[in-house]
Amino acid sequence: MKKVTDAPFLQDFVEATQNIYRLGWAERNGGNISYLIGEDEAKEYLDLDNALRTIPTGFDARGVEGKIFLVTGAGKYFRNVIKDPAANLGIIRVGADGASADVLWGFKDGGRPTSEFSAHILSHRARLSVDPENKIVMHCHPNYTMAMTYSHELDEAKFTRTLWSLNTECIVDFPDGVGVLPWMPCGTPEIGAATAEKLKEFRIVVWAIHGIYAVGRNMDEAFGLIETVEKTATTYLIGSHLPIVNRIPDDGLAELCSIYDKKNYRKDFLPELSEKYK
Ligand code: 2HA
Ligand code: ZN
Repeated sequence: MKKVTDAPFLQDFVEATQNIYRLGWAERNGGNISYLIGEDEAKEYLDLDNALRTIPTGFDARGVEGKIFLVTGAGKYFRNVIKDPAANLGIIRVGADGASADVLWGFKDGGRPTSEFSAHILSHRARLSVDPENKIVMHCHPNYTMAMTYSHELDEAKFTRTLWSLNTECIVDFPDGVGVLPWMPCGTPEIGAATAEKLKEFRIVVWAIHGIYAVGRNMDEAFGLIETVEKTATTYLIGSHLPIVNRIPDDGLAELCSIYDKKNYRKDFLPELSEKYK
């Protein structure tokens, strides 16, 4: 059996927590990530027949029963993950009843999955229903994205259009747009269910006055989505004390989608498209 700490999924995961911490997007115990590991890959590193212990999931996780997830621990700091992955992360397998999960590795000091575990698992389930190749759910607290939710309308068409129109990369990277949830208490089944519902439509969900969720088929995709939103929220806020006189017009955004073959962009988020692109 190979060592879990040598697994590409673990190394990728640790690197992501370091990058997010260094970027200042995961203060203290802020942020959480989960990574769906395929059974074939998992069994190279883990004894799938012998759980270390079994824990309650705390919600109905049916729909992803039998699936294996690497996930950050409740109350753990991204900053510390690199020093001791097995204390700050764990690998669990969701039980057949959806009410319990086997710990296969990690959480070594009696830890348990992130307080946002229900949001993560419900999000995986929702995303897998529209993209069977999805593997990552990532949550963190990027500064400018958070700040943008203090002053920008939370209407998701308007929020998306602001980002799209101020950075050429945006509509190419997320033609599916950005979902936005109003402020809600975190760590609850309600915010988990609301996030999961949005992720059937979007790969990015902004939590007003809290942070962001993103999903992807790999770490780069989820991280890249957050990075692009955060970069654009930054430039938006740098310029926000001045009137915006130049932005990419709606037809320009449609043209980008045509050049980069993004057929399914959210046309309904562009109210000023000319007849040519409608
Ligand atoms: O894990 O970020 O949303 C701490 C959080 C809660
Ligand atoms: Zn958070």
